Amino acid sequence: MDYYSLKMRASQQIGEGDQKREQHISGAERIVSREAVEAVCSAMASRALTHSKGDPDFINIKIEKVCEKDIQILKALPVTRVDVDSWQQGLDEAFELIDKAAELKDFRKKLPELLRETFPMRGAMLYDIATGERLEPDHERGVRATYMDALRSSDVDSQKNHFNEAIVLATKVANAPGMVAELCISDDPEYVTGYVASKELGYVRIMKMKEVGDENGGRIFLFDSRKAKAEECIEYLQKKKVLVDTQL
Ligand code: PML
Repeated sequence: MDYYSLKMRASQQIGEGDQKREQHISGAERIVSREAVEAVCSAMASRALTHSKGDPDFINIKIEKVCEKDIQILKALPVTRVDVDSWQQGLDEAFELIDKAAELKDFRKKLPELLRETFPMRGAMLYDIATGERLEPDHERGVRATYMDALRSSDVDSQKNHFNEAIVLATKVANAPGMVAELCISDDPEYVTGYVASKELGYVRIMKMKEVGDENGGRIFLFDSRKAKAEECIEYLQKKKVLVDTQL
């Protein structure tokens, strides 16, 4: 069976004259069967047109055919949940998990600064724990994990479901060559749940990682250049087509 990859991004021009720039409004991606293409395309347009961040003046929906033989099927990471009393405690739990996964002395002291650096980025930071270097080809843009969806996902939901999208992304990221762990905080000001994920830890949902109303969020991919080449990891994150079985 052939599949189709659909990617949507919507933006708005803000500012005047020299200050004019494009502001991201909404984005989504799916990998679906031919029969679902039209319905998913329409749901994506609706998602772009009804976003709380504003009315887009540019919507791009890209549709590409994907051969079944090029798709890797992955089992979703097992999910655990950590309830916390405050966002400070949530961050603390997250840093603790990352610290253990990286196996570096005092690495957690560096994490708040790294996290802050991700706030203005569209994609994730790719941080090499072996050298302490950032490996994204473009530091402003970061690295984006793309071409993934849930297997047998037939819904054409026009609203974002943070958890459903995040478990798919985190599963793909955890399987990238040389990946050690991922730390994620949403940039949605109303969404305070974040996670730490890796093949060993699974997907650890931390229920509060920032204050409601805070629009700062970001992703750090912790990578180990002793285990794989950065190019291999980036190629996998950006090009490999992955379907994640979330029902196992
Ligand atoms: C995002 O907004 O893209 C990040 C979503 C994090 C989801 C965390 C969870 O609910 O498990």
